[in-house]
Amino acid sequence: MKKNIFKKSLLGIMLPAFFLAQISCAQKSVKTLKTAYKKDFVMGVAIGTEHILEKDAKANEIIKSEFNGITAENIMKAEVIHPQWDKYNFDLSDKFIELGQKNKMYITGHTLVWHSQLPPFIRRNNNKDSVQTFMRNHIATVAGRYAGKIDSWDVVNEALEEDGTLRKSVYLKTLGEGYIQEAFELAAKADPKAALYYNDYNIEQPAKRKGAIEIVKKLKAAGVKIDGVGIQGHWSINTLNLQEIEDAIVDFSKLGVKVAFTELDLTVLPNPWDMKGADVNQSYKNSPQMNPYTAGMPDSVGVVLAQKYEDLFKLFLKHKDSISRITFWGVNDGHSWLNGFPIRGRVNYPLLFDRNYEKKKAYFSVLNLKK
Ligand code: 9MR
Repeated sequence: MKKNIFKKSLLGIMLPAFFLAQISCAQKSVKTLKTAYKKDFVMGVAIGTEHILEKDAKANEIIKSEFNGITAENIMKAEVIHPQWDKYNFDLSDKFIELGQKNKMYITGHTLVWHSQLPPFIRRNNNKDSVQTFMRNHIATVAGRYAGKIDSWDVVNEALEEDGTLRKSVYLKTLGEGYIQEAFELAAKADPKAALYYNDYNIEQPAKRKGAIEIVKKLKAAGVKIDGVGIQGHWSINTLNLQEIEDAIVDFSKLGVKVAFTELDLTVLPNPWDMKGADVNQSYKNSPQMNPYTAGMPDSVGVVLAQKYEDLFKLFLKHKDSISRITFWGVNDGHSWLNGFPIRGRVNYPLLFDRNYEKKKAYFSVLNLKK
């Protein structure tokens, strides 16, 4: 009798434990973006303040289960992190790093040297010494603080014009073209372990790509550390050009650097500059024609978006040995900057998760490439 009770209670413990183990095994083996692409490249996501502060449970869940890389969308930009000569705001960036470390993620710092989002005291400064001092202090302090904790830095961001010449930024105007080399040297000194990237949009396009190739070649020739080129990847389902992207991957990797796709999204809305014959200034205004899907994305558009993402990831997989990371620029459609640019107040659908954090058809087209 005693034996039976013992057996029963043992069963009572063992059975639920067995089922729990099964469930947790099943949970572990659920395929997500990061597990599916684990052997290929880092799957990253750009996150905002609300995500860093872990305010949104659904977003947290997606960030942690789907991605193994994070980039700070805005909080490490100079205007935010270094608002006055001797004042730095590290509260959010410290939390951003902690979040990445806690979840064993690949952490990207964005960005050390950029003409945009500069603090007001430097934005229109034309004094060489001031700009140089700012750049030196900024890189030494920010990259120095996170030395050994950041996996990669976007050291210089968007230094090129569309024709491949250097952008006439405050840095170029005051310091001359040598500022790029100095920025990379300073970053390498401040954080010798971080991978150092040049990051820009449209550098898959031939003229601008030539400019980026020049930057890499000059740094390499001078013996300066550069580990990769970040192609931002703000593209459109209407104009996505796979051939140019493939050519850029091949060209950059021939230089002995890695390629990352650092800010991937695909707009599904018309862009003013695509509207041939339309008055561009007029079409920057919001209108039903420029904001056609306020009631939801039609299935027909969702199918095209899914196909374009599938085509892109097939290409990425083909060149996986040259690619270090793919980062989506935002967690879900509601969070995307493309709802506000280039026309404010539109409803766009450029990512893999919808406004309710549901997986879109495009999500599965990316996931299912990995059997
Ligand atoms: O997505 C970012 C948006 O929230 C900001 O308002 C904007 C200005 O700081 O920057 C956006 O991110 C940009 C990135 O930092 C650099 N490449 C282009 C991105 C889209 O504009």
